[in-house]
Amino acid sequence: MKLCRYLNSYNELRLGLVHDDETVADIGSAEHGRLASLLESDNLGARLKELSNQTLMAAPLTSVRLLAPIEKQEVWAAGVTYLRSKTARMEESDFSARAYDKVYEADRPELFFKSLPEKVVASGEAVGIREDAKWNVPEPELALIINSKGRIVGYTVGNDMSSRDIEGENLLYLPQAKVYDRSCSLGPWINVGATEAEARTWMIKLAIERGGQSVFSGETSVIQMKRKLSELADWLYRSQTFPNGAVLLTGTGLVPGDDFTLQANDKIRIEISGIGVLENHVVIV
Ligand code: DO4
Ligand code: MG
Repeated sequence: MKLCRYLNSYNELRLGLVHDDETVADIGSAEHGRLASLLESDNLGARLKELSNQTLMAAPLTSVRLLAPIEKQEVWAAGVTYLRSKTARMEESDFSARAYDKVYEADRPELFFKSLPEKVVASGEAVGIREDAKWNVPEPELALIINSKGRIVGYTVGNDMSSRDIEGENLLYLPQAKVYDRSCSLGPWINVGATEAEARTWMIKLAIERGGQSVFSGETSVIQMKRKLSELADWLYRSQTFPNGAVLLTGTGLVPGDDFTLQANDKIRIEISGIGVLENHVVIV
């Protein structure tokens, strides 16, 4: 099932279930933390079915505005969970290269704070590249929707926008390479009901267009990730409570070649086979 947050034609904040990627069936208001409380349901799939039986209205997806599928959750991110991320980062840095090697092998994963919920951008909105960075890339990532009890209750598509020159200059600059305006995008909706085993079979595709021409395309699969999804969620919740739940980006397995950097107006398309497509254009912030 695909659960979305959207604005209807009266500009009301609603929750909906997306059918065939074409229509959205309204399942009630999204005001007052309703998404978070739904995500706490012991059997979310059954609860959504119940709500869908009471649906009164359905609208074409093209007639509504999808919002990022997040309410009050902090967004965190895991890093160096795929071999490709480790090698690209070792190449871009000099004295800190060994840190990536060590964290790839270690029990404890790299986890970092990525975004406040209100700063997350939705599909269709602009993502940013920093005006003081010269080498910028999107990072297409599977994002876990985790409830307050630490249970993975859904999945969405994420983009962990990153400045490679800033991170490469000094690993201590990581927060500046990763956290700035419009650096995190999530959407288009939440896949509810898939198991971890299913999620691991999904393909992740990245396509970047400039002036109508393809300038990068690549694909990988979640199966290439070194760690279990539940392992990452478990580490995030150690000695830390998330009363509103959390969203956890699980790391990138796709990094364009070293000669590639994003430019303003580039169009980024990230598709995860079990979820859908997250699309953003680039602005300088
Ligand atoms: O180590 C820095 C960040 C890694 C990351 O964001 C990733 O592997 O996706
Ligand atoms: Mg990343």
